[in-house]
Amino acid sequence: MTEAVFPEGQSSQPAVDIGDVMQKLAEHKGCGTEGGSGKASCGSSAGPADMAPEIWEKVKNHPCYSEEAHHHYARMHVAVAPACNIQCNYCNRKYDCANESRPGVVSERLTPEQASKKVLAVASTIPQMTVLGIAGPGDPLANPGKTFETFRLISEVAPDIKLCLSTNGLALPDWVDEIAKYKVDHVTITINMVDPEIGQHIYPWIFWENKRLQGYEAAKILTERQLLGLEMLTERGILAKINSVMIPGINDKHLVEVNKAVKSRGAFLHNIMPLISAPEHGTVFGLNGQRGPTAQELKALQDECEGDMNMMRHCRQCRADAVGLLGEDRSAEFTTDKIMAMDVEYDAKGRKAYQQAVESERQAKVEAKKSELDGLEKAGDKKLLVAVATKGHGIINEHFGHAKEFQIYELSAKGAKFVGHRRVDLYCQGGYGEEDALDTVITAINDCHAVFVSKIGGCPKADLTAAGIEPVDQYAHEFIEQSALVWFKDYLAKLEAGEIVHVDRGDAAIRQGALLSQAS
Ligand code: CLF
Ligand code: SF4
Repeated sequence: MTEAVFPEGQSSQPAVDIGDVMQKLAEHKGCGTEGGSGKASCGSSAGPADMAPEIWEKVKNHPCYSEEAHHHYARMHVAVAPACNIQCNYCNRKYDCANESRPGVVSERLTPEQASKKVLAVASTIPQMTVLGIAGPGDPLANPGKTFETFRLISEVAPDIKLCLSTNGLALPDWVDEIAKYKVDHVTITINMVDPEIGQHIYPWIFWENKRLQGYEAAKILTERQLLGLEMLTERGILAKINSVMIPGINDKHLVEVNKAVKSRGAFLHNIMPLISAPEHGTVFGLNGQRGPTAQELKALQDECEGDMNMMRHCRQCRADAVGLLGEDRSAEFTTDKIMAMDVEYDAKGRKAYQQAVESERQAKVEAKKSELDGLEKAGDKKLLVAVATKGHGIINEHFGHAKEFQIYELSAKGAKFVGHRRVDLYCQGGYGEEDALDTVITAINDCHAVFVSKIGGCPKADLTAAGIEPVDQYAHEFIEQSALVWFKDYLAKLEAGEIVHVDRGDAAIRQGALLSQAS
């Protein structure tokens, strides 16, 4: 479907048509910035007032480092790094690296040359793909030869793509200069503890200086190396994001200390992710029944850590071979067989034009949100959550039955804030509603007052209403935040008029096991 972009106050006059730009790309004509679709250049590149321009340049089109960017820009991972130098109790090496993945085998491991071809193939098909990450399936820095050769090849053929890597940090201090040499501007370190007493319950061993070390000693070396690596990245101006896995009863309370430790060492962003642990994953935690956090527990910890440090709440715990927008996976379109047969043309000009169109759309979304901020003071201390079905672009553009996840927004006197997402089984299976799946959807968004969708059938509508969740379909194909705020003001007005009573919602479950069929 074509999404039109409307500047503020001109809802019937599209300034830029993403489909138009895509069509030009498909025809390999490129798309200039003057004339015709050249209106794309009117997109603002100005960053938020509280961010230095050079930082904004680094994050504005990185879908993980900017929540706002993740609605528009895609990343891809190449699985060139199979080996690992530590063991985490939440990882089964048969599955993806849990630093950066959800459980699921990596389909294919690639050589650096195959990875380079794959990046070109994806970049020429998905112009909003702006970031190439190496995130496993093992640890990139336990495979330095393959990792840096891949970065070298990609920086030669596609210099506009940002390079990113994710590591457990053990080997990081040894490779910081190499990371800087290849202009890898974004590094994620998974830090689950800064206290080896706690660490020994998460890491059974590390492989360090040709020896396998265990227990307290192993965890002590790991935390020292992680924090040293973080300091070295900060000194060099490389943006560091910290991922932490929240493991109830082991490190959940301690992660506040981790947050302070990484903040004081210059980390740019902290991403606290829920432990995903089910027996079928075959991990130590999965097999011994270690549970993951509930939605409320996760949000409470993220809220507690959010001060003057940005918290990431849009992480999808992606596969080590993920391709596409966060939350979608297009890796099956780019298997080695397919990419080797593809005629790849790297259209840098066309990519730039597309991204300028996205910037324009993005700016329109920001302006639309601003226009609805007035009148929210009536909310007082009231905060509530709503769920949204979307395929991206910050628009309500997904049918309830086709949603594989719902984005969660918190509405308050301050506006609409993205606070997370919930994976669900598809409700619509081959054209029929699936009652079991509907139960899992209701469980996943049980803490929400409303769910915004582009379309919804009568049966799920009735069941959601009975569960106390209002199905809202009158804002189809409109901006999420703007629509949610219009709905919220209406909700507050009804409250004030005594037409409805505000009821606090309960907790919700974070999906742990495998999903049912995702065929749509
Ligand atoms: Fe990949 Fe990680 Fe780079 Fe992003 S993922 S290496 S920073 S490009 Fe992103 Fe995926 Fe979460 Fe990672 S959503 S798991 S945070
Ligand atoms: Fe698994 Fe990644 Fe931990 Fe290594 S660092 S054991 S690959 S989760």
